[in-house]
Amino acid sequence: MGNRYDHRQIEEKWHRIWEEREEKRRRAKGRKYYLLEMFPYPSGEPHMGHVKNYVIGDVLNRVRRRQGYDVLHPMGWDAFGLPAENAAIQTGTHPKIWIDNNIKSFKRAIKALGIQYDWDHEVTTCDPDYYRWTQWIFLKFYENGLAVRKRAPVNWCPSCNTVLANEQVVGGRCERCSTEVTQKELVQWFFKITDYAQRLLDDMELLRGWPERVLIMQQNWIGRSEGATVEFPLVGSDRTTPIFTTRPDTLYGVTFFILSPEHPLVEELIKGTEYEDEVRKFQEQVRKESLVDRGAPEVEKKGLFLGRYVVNPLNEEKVPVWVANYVLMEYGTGAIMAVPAHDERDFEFARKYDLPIRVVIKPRDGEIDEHNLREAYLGEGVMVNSGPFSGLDSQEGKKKIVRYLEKEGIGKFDVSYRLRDWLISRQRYWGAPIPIVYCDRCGIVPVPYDDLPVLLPMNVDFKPTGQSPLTSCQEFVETSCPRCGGLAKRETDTMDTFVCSSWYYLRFCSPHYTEGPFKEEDVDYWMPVDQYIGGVEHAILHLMYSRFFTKVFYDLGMVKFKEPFANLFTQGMIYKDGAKMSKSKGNIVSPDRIVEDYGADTARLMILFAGPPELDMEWSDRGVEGAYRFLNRVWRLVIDNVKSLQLLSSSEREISSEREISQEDVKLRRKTHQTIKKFTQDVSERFSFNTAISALMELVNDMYKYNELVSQEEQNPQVLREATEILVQLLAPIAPHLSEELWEQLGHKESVHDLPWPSYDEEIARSEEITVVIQINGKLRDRITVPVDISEEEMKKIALSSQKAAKFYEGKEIKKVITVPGKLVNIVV
Ligand code: ANZ
Ligand code: ZN
Repeated sequence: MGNRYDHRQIEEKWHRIWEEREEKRRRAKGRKYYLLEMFPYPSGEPHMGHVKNYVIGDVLNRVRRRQGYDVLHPMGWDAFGLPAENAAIQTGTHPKIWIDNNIKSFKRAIKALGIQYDWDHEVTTCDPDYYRWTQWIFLKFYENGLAVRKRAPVNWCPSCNTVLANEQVVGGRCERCSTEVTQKELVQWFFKITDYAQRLLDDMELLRGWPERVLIMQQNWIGRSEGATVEFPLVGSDRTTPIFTTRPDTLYGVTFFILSPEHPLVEELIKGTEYEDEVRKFQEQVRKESLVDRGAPEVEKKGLFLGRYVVNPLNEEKVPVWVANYVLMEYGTGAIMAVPAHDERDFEFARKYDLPIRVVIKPRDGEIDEHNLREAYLGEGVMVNSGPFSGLDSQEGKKKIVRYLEKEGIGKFDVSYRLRDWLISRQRYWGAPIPIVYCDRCGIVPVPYDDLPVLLPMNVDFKPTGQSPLTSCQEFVETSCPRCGGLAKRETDTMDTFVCSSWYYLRFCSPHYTEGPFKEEDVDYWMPVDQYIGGVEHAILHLMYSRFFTKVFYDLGMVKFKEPFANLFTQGMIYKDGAKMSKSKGNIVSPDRIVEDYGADTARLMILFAGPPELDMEWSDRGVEGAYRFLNRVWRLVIDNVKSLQLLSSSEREISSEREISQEDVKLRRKTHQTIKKFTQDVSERFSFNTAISALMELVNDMYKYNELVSQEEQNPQVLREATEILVQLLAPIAPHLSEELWEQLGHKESVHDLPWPSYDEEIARSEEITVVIQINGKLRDRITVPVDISEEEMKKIALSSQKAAKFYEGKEIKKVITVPGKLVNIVV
């Protein structure tokens, strides 16, 4: 125990000193570097996932500063939203108080871990100084036709009593409370992100510094499909109805036609007919199913015949019109041509309702039995039963049919996107009020920019009723119309918190600016973010919305760049006993306890050493022990060397060429410079913290070996000093407290964290090679080239894999392998 370092005393000491020095921290003159971790939702205490995020950020911050970059490394709080409101409902504490308390505990934990932020850039999204500008941005969107009010079916969580975005519905259930989601029609505010669908796709080519998998997720979410819209004439009317299809080559296989239950034409077709009652009942029933479910392949397909027909414009055939749950009003045109032979869902539907199935594509190298079809044939192939198009390859046929449709004026090439407009209204209290007023005379009136912020009143009953709690707050609702001065009512919905987090990275650049959401000059300097770090769970929503905002700002001339985040690093999650760490599972490991028992440096090292940071990791207590042991090993090594090293005056520190340098000295110097090289590359180019740490461990081992092999009198104090100081300097970003203490013990006055990043000498780092001979029973059979410092084990391995030597002992039993380090390997057979 006596050999252990006192982490508590050391960490407290340096927190105190750093706090005092913080004021004076110099800003480097080098290239700007905006380093950003996704700001957290401060719900309760930070968990290990947060810790991992901040520690990675902190290491990079410290390394980049020492490499001479001018770094911006801000932190703030995503503070509006449901958890605060739900906690308030449960405990009776006002969301503001709950949030403030949580921010305090986050800050305390962050400080305890020795994480450095530019606290003078802190922002909190629920502060009027912040949401004033969120509202300002809403007004800009409104002015430019990008914030619109629409009546729309929405996902509704009956337990949270609120609308959910599609993204917040997971497997048909509310992401937050797991209640089954239903559908409801409401007038809501939307941001028209669909106007930017193509640009969100096209600009992905600017995102070379993003993980491939995130780009793919975004691409799938936008879901671009190429195909055609085709007009189908309605029998008994002079109207046509358009459908969207990705397979115009299957037009001859259409055997029925389906409208979405919400399609406006349905009403017209059934009115006053014998089908009316039943169809209305069906519509009612479908309305209760969530949109996400209806789109899912495994959901049961249901439908009804409407008693009417359309004409297939290619072969003039009459086909029956149905409604079905699996056709959504939100995609394409809300109507489809059904081709059961070649579409899974249509196939299932046709089987269920006994509708005809006609094969029009057959595999290129096979047959297909139309009368015994087990499933739809989805692939490409050769067109059959397709009039003049029969015999064409389906790829070719697609183009020919589209050309024909265009020529006849009954269809055209078209593109559809899965991406939906972003529903931003929430019927909740704890969010930024939407700055809109409704006036009986003037209609929808935006609040003038000068009247912002529309303050969120503090005294409301925020129990969920399905209506925004603000509706019951008279002094909020009742206002005068900014246009005519007459009585008017305020919009009582608040904004989705994703709105607040879609522009915070811009606010960070000029957090106290009062003339606009951000100061152009500061944003010009800092943006785009050079390195963004966060969880992969934000791969779709947050990142897509932030990209969308940036493009809108670009179009409005507010920023000069099209993408906000040049490089993205997505960290893996932390699991415990195979499950994601979460409060509800009760498997949370608190960073506090580790910091308390082992120190912040151990917690940091452990997280970084646990494996590649982009991969998910399984929590292990042994990892903590191991990290702690390593730090103690470093402590003892340095402290043991301190006495002899301190005796060196500074003029003696240079390694002189005159003094005799032993083989062991050369080896240690080589290792020292190799470690600088590897550590620097691993950390600053590859984010491979675990392998960087392994390199430090090797250096420590070699230093222990040096102390063992070379007697005290023969040790070269300069070589040893160089190794020791480099070790401490490299360890500094990872274990900042211990390193700072050791640096001081080594006799330095300045902070180790203010030193320039160490450079290495390529010449010294180069591993020297020597030739070793391989003998079989004492006879020379081969020569191999190996690094000088190769271990005996390695030498053996290489010798045994020599093909040339192997020929001489093939089929014989190896009795012994004798190695003479640096000279030879003798294989005795
Ligand atoms: C005929 C057809 C034949 C289709 C065939 C597919 C295969 P993706 O690829 O996802 O874009 N569709 C179109 N609008 C729809 C809606 N509102 N609700 C449900 N389904 C809809 O899907 C496009 C295909 O999905 C379209 O191509 C259409 O079915 C269906 F062998 O048209 B297809
Ligand atoms: Zn008015």
